Amino acid sequence: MVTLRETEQKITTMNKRIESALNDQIQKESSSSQYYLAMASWAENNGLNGTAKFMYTHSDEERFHMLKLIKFVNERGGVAIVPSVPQPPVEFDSLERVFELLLEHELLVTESINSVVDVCLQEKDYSTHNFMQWYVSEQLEEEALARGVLDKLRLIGGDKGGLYLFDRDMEASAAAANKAGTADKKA
Ligand code: OFO
Repeated sequence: MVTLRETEQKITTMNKRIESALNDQIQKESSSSQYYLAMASWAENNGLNGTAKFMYTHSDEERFHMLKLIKFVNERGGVAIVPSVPQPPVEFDSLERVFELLLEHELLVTESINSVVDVCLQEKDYSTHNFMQWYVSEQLEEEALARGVLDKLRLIGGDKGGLYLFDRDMEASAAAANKAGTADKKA
């Protein structure tokens, strides 16, 4: 017969497969944050201050995604592992390439989130499944944003005036994301 103590232990200890999948996701969010930080720094050094602000904000958002996971794992009886991350690139071929890489990276992150959701279903962990839905919708938004930006850049091509306006739009978009992000973190 299962004792009360055993039942309690089962409830307060995180399933090991879930813990490992979430720690893997923590690593991905952390490396996303570093990757976008590297893009921000490159943009800043190339006179694209609006794009730099957008990337700095995006990097902070990824850090927030990582923190949210760390807290969830620890609060649910698991042990969150703060990962080491590989050094991201210093140079990028072009602004268009930066956003292509960003989109490629987001697609990989989406795949990874889907596999965490899959593990939740296999392990019948419906509360972690519920928690992960926030990430599922966030990824949809981020992919759409990256695709939209890339489309704009492809339209602009090599037009310097267009690029100037693009960079200004990115600054406005960073300011809007900052405002929304502050509200999100308070919620
Ligand atoms: Fe964390 O959402 Fe992008 O990577």
